[in-house]
Amino acid sequence: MSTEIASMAEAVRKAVGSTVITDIHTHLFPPSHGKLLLWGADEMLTYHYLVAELFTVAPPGLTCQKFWSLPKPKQADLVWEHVFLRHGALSEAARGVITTFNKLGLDVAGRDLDGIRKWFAAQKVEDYLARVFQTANIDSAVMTNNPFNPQEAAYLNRDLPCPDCLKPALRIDPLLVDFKSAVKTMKDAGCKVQLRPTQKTFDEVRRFLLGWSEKIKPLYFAASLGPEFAYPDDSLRTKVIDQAIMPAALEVGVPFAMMIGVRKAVNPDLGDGGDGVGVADVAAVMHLLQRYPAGKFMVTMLSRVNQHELCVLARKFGSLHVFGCWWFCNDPSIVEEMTRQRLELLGTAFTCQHSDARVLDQLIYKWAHTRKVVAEVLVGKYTDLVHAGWRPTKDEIWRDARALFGGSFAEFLAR
Ligand code: FIX
Ligand code: ZN
Repeated sequence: MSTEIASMAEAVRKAVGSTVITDIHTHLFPPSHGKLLLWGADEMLTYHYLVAELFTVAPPGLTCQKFWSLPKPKQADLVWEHVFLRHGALSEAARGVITTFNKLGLDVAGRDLDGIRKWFAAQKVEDYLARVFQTANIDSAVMTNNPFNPQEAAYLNRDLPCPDCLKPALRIDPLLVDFKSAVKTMKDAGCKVQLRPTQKTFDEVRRFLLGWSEKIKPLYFAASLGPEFAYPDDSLRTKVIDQAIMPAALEVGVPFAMMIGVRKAVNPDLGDGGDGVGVADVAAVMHLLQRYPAGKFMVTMLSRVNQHELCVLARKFGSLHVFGCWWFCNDPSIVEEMTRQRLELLGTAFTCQHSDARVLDQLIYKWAHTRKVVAEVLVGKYTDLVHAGWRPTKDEIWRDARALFGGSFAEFLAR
């Protein structure tokens, strides 16, 4: 029996370690979108997770204001000095940078940041992107394409080249969390919308969504929502969902992806790093599932507290696809807990992770770290099965590994 278990465990570690991954939520952009695509040592070191961490250990004279006034390499120097050299790269975001440098064959032990920078400076972004995808073994990564961001919209309207490994998603937060700014954007785009929520306005919002869907062919619509998100209620948000977003999503035939639980700008001085987390109400998702039986929903939640209830809901509705260990949950201790819980409640009918990579190079560490954790959880589950007499074949192990890393998502989209 122990030989059988050892051989199964080896097969699981190989399958999880080698399966191709589909990364279903990132903040990456095509190289043709210029500086929107972040990559290289200084971008990794100034990732907002690490900026927030810097200010947990920063010397008294270093204020956020002073930090943001510095050029990026100087900002990166401060993170490297205070988070890595003086306090040890023990956090997930810091260890991730080390993992990435290591897997790129850079001299991590030498700690020569300037030498590492020189290596990145010699990379050609198009070739480097392909190298990162190959190193992480990712077939495609879904972007976050936000037509309400003027810079992004300008690039999107130019139909610039985009490698096939980058897939579009239509990001629509302002429609739900800042309708006033959304109206301005849509008016500038020629939509006959007004702040007063008339049927004409909702029809125009739907036309805006259909127009962008025709242009970029998104895999899904996406929005991140606060812990206070409720549905239905008597808010404008519920009307926008019912009168515009869901009719458009159903007409285009794409899921509506909700990332729920972010408490925006709890410390605005930290910029993107200033967001926090709150426990949300899973019943809002339940009501949407009940209201839209023909709809498809992808949901990830930011609070660890919400995970079990969300899994139970996904057992009740095949139209709900649970994905990722989002942001503050993307730490090995929580990834292990969530993956174990999801396997126990959902089998392989979920997507175990998304990278949320904002910096291209992060794909390497976010997936290397996830593969390691998920492999051990799966070894445990298969061990229980082998002890009970079930003999998973190598093909079945590879099938199940792929399911967790994008296969179930593909099936969900195709259903
Ligand atoms: O709303 C989102 O897509 C979040 O993932 C981001 O806003 C967040 O800053 C992030 O990148 C978390 O990993
Ligand atoms: Zn994100």
